[in-house]
Amino acid sequence: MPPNNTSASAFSIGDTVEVYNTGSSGLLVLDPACGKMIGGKFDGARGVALDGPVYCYNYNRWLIRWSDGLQGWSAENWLRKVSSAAAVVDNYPNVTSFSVSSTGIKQGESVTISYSVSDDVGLRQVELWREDVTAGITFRPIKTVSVSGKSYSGSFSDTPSSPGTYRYGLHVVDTNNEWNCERNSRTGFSPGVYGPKDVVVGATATSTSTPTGRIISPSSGYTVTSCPLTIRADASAPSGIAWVRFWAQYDGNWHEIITDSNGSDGWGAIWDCSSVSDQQVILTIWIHDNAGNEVWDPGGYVPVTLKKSSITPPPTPSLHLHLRHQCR
Ligand SMILES: [Ca+2]
Ligand SMILES: [Ca+2]
Repeated sequence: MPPNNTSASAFSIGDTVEVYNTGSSGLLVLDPACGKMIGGKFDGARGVALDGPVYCYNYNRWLIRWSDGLQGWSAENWLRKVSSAAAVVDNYPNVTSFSVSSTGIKQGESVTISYSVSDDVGLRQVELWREDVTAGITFRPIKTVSVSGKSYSGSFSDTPSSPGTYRYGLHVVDTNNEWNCERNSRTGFSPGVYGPKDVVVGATATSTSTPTGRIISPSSGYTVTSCPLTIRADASAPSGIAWVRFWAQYDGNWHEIITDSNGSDGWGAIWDCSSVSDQQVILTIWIHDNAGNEVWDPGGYVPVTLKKSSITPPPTPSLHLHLRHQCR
């Protein structure tokens, strides 16, 4: 077997090479390396080294894919390197923005999840991931869209079927099947941590026919001269009324008087106002129907004036610590 005269420094696989110094005779292209001539290339022809060297017929030969598509083996003595194999750089893709249209929706409503993604080489797909927190179902892709190019912006729409908390995330996949997520965890959380995002789905979609009602007694501007005060309200809804809650604002706070959940005797409250000092008081109601709809102050505030002093001794100051304070 002839000696192998490979010159290790000539060039290497992936390099672009060109034919030189053949004069007018050109360079043979063989296939296989020690096989038959399948073509020829003249000075200046370029190709990429795919394999080699293989020593045959007195020369080290390299498999070259020529710019015209011809592929075969040629002697390295008439090949010189034009450029080195480019370092293959294909970075992880990134999520560059991620947002949800609402963090609270009603059952049956949709949430829109918007995003932007980018990659240095090319994008392949975007996946919407969701964790059903309340149901205890872990993160998994629920929707996938094919994308291309180096950057893309789009959105998903999702309509969770059950009430509960849903956590949304995003995966972006590039043409090299590398991925990243809305936290950009594979690129050191750069360019940013954009999620995940929680969306709470309420029990029932808001009906177009919400409850209606109002306080019918006392009337606005009434002067309360004795306690207790009887308050009566009207309330109605297509699904029926679940309860009516009566509120009074005095001493700078809202105080729940009572929640009436029995409509068979009407909707009302008997408010023992005897421990409340004389002042302007505002009365209102909340109505909650059997479909889960709730309306606050449907008939507006009803201001009344406590003026018991003329007929009763001043009440003993009271701390009201037992009363529930509701921040509204
Ligand atoms: Ca990439
Ligand atoms: Ca009642």
